[in-house]
Amino acid sequence: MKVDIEKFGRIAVITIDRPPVNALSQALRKLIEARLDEAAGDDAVKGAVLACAGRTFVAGADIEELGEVRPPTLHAVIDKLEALGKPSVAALHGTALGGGLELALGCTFRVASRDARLGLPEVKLGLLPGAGGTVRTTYLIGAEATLKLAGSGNMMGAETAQGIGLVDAVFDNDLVANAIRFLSDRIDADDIPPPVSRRREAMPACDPQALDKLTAELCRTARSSAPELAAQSVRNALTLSFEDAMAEERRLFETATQCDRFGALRHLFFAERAAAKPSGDVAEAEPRAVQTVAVIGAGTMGSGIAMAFANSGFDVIVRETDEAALTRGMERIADTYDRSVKRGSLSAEEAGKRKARIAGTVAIADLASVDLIIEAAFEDMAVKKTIFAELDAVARQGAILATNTSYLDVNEIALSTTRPSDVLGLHFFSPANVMTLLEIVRGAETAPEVMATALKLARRLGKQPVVVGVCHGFVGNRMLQARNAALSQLLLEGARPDQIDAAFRAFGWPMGPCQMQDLAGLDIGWRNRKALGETDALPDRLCELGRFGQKADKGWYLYEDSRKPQPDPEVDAIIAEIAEKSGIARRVVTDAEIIERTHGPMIEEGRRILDEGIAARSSDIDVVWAHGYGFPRDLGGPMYWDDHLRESAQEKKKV
Ligand code: T1G
Repeated sequence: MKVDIEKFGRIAVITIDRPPVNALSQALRKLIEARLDEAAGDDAVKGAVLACAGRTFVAGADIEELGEVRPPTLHAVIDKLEALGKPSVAALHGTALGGGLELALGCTFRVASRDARLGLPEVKLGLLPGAGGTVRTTYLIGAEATLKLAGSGNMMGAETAQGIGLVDAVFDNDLVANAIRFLSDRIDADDIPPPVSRRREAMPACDPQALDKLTAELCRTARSSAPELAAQSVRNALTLSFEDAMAEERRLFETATQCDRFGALRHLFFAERAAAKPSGDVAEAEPRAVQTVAVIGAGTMGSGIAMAFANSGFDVIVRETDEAALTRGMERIADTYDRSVKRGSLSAEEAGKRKARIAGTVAIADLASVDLIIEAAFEDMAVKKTIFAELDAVARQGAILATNTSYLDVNEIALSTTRPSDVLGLHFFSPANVMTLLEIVRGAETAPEVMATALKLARRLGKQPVVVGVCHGFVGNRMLQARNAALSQLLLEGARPDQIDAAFRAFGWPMGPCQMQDLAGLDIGWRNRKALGETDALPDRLCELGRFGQKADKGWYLYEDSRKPQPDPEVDAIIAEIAEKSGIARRVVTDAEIIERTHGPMIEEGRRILDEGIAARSSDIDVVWAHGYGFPRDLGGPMYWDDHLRESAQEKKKV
């Protein structure tokens, strides 16, 4: 870690260098302060450029240190920058995020490389900008634009930032040299505006109602009230003096760092990065090159997987057993892209490019040269083993053979080939072109370089990988079974489907388990139980009656003309009948009991998974549930919740 200063004529260039992302730790802040003092004290210096070495400008405060006040604070560093007494320009490349953008707002000017991205992602940690991001930004680009940035946490491109006045110039290359020239020209032209903190009078006008509407929209999208914090502080910037608005922002920030939500989201931040990092023999292994991908089966999962790869620039070939099935699959893919174009979330040109990357065939011989083959056929062991034996005979040496099974034994599938070291599980979640989770299932013989290839693939696909071992249902579905097993018992004892779902939503889930089962189809679990010779009286009965869920217009709920679930007295009658037959007395079941008796077994199953080494870390389990099953991110995942929040939640309930 270092911060250099070098003079180019009358311009001092201060270069921050703390790999990998120049995160602003206490030690780094001290070094920056020292260089600013040098620049301030050198009369020959008429201006300063603030730049970063490495792949990115400052990507924020050091998240590890957040919550502790360690001087010099970022405030103090930015105040020193504003008080330099000489104009300055921040040269932004890579990502200028959070405290990094706030630091840049301490400069007189900001210039950026054309591919740079800027953002205030603190809301994704349950926070708000804490060093002027809601105040100075409002002065420069206005309240609504600032709230969009700080309330969504999404990044914006350099050109967009220039368009709204957040950046003063964009360059295609030689960023630092252009920054020096930009500043020199401004000095020569004596065109030096006041520090941003003194530009309150010039801030763009704002429509308070629009701000309220935007805040509500941001909270709805985030499924969290975190954007409210940024909204409150942006409103302060409109109404209070700079000093008072900054003090309020600081107070809100410090309060937020003491909240459970911050702890949970910070846990997930580092958990996601740890899960994606190759370790042990995989870290040493060289990934294989993958550009051509084949998908076996063009059903719901197969077509979603094909689109996920095409969306990330891979060449894809989909193989079906007959022309009719292939046509249905290719039409499903084309329809999905056309709907995105209609919705305006994809340009027709880009949709065309992606469709063009997906070919179809019924001839298995057409897969002979591809780099990776993913089987997404019917969830039946015999079917999968037949397919893998066929692939083993056709695929080139060095090709990777993956199965998208959601439950089945990857080792058994691998042994139906002569190359089990090239076989692994790539378990996508439906819809595969949308859901971010990818369970990478390492078989007993899977080679380290095959695992390394899968982790690298996940990054290119924009997926969140989690490496898991072989067991029935891996991590996610195995715990889901434990959670859902309690459902039937709760219903037989007196709970109702809508009550259970309401309790889950109150807990923070986007949707309750009964509605989720209706969406996914109750027949999936039914077929799985039958394959295992298991039963679950209640959902089995619903399936025997054809109540497979939304696709049958009835499941746990009735779906008449809308997709809106309606409680169905017929289901209540079925539950009461089976309860009586099973000799179960019905009683009042509380919401707390529903949460306890569904999440408890799920977490215990998670502990068993850890004991068996199916998951390497409990934080991996949290990442699986946050990315694959919608577990509330504000609670950090089931294992984190159990370790850190469950008790305090129960205590709070008792009060
Ligand atoms: N602090 C500490 N470590 C960080 C970090 C940060 N801000 N950002 C990244 N890392 C580590 C990360 O853990 C990983 O470590 C390595 O850098 C590479 O990251 C006062 C309070 C910048 C877009 O929220 O979004 O400023 O695993 O794998 O995919 O208002 O990292 O290698 O040991 O993610 O290329 C606001 C967080 C902080 C941005 C790069 N900033 N970072 O993505 O690499 S709060 C953020 C990111 C704040 C102020 C407030 C991404 C990235 P390791 P990576 P990447």
